[in-house]
Amino acid sequence: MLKTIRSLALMACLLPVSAQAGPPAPSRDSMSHSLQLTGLVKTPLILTVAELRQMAPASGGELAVTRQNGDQAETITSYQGVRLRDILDKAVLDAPGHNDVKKLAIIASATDGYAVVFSWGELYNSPAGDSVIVYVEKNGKPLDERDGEIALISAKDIRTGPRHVKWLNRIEVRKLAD
Ligand SMILES: Nc1nc2c(c(=O)[nH]1)N[C@H]1C(S)=C(S)[C@@H](COP(=O)(O)O)O[C@H]1N2
Ligand SMILES: [Mo]
Repeated sequence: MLKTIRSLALMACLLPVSAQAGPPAPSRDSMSHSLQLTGLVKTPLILTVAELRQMAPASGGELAVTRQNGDQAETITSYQGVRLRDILDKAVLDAPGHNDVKKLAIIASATDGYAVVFSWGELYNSPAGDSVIVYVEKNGKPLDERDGEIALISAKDIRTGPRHVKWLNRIEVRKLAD
């Protein structure tokens, strides 16, 4: 009985605090520690940050991250990681027919549910694909809770904010047409 009263009193103390909390701020809880490859791949994978670091490196120099409305979100001095294409090749696309790859969408999503779409044509058959990079280091340091431990950028986009995926944790391959 005493226990019940005590826990009720505790709940009463806690409730107003959570009610005041408002929208969740980016916190350590958003951090991504691994990258899962799912969908139409022959070898579904879960890559840790350490495993990503062992793959063929890809990097970029100064880059302005601009929001959809043109505002500047941040300027990245440098970033280091792996091309998304190389990660997909490691998992091996499951597209046996000559025309199957052309129907593939590649969806990059984050711990908070944010998601963006690429196509096979864009990643494998256009100059933009060279600059779609999953990165684990920014400005010479591992990514912190603001966008880490894994993020993605499509550096050749006109506005780089929309396809800058913070807290990246999943790449899904889907066939969009029959
Ligand atoms: N995981 C995740 N990544 C995200 C977002 C988000 O809500 N969640 N917002 C995007 C948007 S709309 C922009 S413009 C850029 C810059 O974000 P900022 O406005 O938070 O600086 O991050 C992008 N990456
Ligand atoms: Mo945005």
